[in-house]
Amino acid sequence: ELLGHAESSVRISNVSASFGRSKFPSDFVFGTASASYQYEGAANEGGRGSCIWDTFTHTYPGKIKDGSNGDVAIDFYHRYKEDVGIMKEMGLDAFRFSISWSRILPNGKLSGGMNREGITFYNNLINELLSKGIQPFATLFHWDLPQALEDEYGGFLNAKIVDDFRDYAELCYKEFGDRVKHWITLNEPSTFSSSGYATGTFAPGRCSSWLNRNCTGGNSGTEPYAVAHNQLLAHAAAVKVYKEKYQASQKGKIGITLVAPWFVPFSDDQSSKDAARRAMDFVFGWYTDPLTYGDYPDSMRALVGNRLPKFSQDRSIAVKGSFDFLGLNYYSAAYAANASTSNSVPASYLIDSRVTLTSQRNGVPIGPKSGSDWLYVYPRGIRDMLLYVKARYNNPTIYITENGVSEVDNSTLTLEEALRDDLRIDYHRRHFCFLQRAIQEGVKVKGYFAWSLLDNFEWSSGYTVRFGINYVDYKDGLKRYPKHSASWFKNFLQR
Ligand code: PSG
Repeated sequence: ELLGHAESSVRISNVSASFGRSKFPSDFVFGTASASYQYEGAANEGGRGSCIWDTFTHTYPGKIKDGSNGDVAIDFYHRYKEDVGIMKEMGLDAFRFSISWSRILPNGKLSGGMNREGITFYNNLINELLSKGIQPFATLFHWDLPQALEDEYGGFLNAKIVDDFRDYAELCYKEFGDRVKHWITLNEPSTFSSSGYATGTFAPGRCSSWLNRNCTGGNSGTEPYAVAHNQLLAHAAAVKVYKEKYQASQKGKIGITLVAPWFVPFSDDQSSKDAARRAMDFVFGWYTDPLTYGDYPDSMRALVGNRLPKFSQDRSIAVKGSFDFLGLNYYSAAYAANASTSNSVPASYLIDSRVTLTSQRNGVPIGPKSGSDWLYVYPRGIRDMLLYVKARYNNPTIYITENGVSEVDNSTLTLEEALRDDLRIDYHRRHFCFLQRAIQEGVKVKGYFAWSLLDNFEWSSGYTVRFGINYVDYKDGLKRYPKHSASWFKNFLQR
């Protein structure tokens, strides 16, 4: 009797075919995510001004794995209607895209004139989405800074960026805010500042000369922190103008997207537990602490010292609470252990946290490896991370704005073989299970965006890594084909 009952409940929970969107709140939003530089192409069309990723990829093709760039990317600028059709066919509710700042303001500033053709492109995209019943979620800045602002004053290194970003944001609210009800100011400011200014692997490619990485200049010990500070102030200024002038009439919400990884203590020692917590502070608390409490984490203030900018009282107040929701990008987890310091190594963001991160323990990876060397599949991390955010940051409203997995481009496969992405189906199914648990445990997650709708330009990996739920055939006119995961999503969204 008892055994029979246990068996049948096991059987029921194993019927994975019944796991679908009906297990989520009825107003929960499912979408896919994208970014302008990775998708649009048309780099020299429609009056677009150049951005720092144009400069970076063209000046240093050797820093992109296949020497490629986003000049054409996946030509979303011309194919957006077909791609919105793919979303509709999959049954998605929402689409996250970013607006190319230099397509709207080719010189970066209002005073340099706005480009009507660029505004028309986003109007067309937004209208196409809405006509198919798909909600637009717009990111204002996904790393493609107008080159003009980099040239004029060093971009995000200079506090002048705050006013220019605010003006650009306001123009977007004016032009698109009647239809866009979810705004994201910045995408992963932490990745932008650490990869652009500490390692130099992303545009604008700055780092300390002692790293010997052929950087354009820079200081990995100070610039990442200065950039982060200006990002926070720019974000706060853009939110302020939305709240003061647009939110009441447009009735939208505004937030910021942060990379939210998870770190597992390498051992049971307190030193490993402390290291995991410090690792979270240096990647995530760097932004979330100021946004929630008005100042940087204690660990950062202690370890970075006077290289960490200070918030004046009014700036602290301006940043604190400046969001309606947090967008969190969760992909993976790593082990964290305490790192011993060496005085012979110059100070830099790369070692300030005193943490050693690894993907393996005793030769065993933390989870299945993807096509990206930093991405190991660790689904329970999404729940652990969400519970951490709920507990530590006053239970904010959250959207998962990215979650996804990659495979390496393999030209020896037939098209049919390349569409078989079992790892991706498994990845999303398992992340949905842990996400659903976190929601049941009281985390206020309102939506989920998979990265990505289509294969696209994966920054320094170029086109060698594929994150798409749909395949792009780079050898045959950028034709789109659904991978198996596209059918899996469609099925999930019908249940
Ligand atoms: C995300 C997460 C990590 C590194 C880079 C990203 N991590 O945990 O080490 S970048 C992020 C980005 C998007 C990328 C996508 C995949 O917002 O543009 O294409 O993830 O890398």
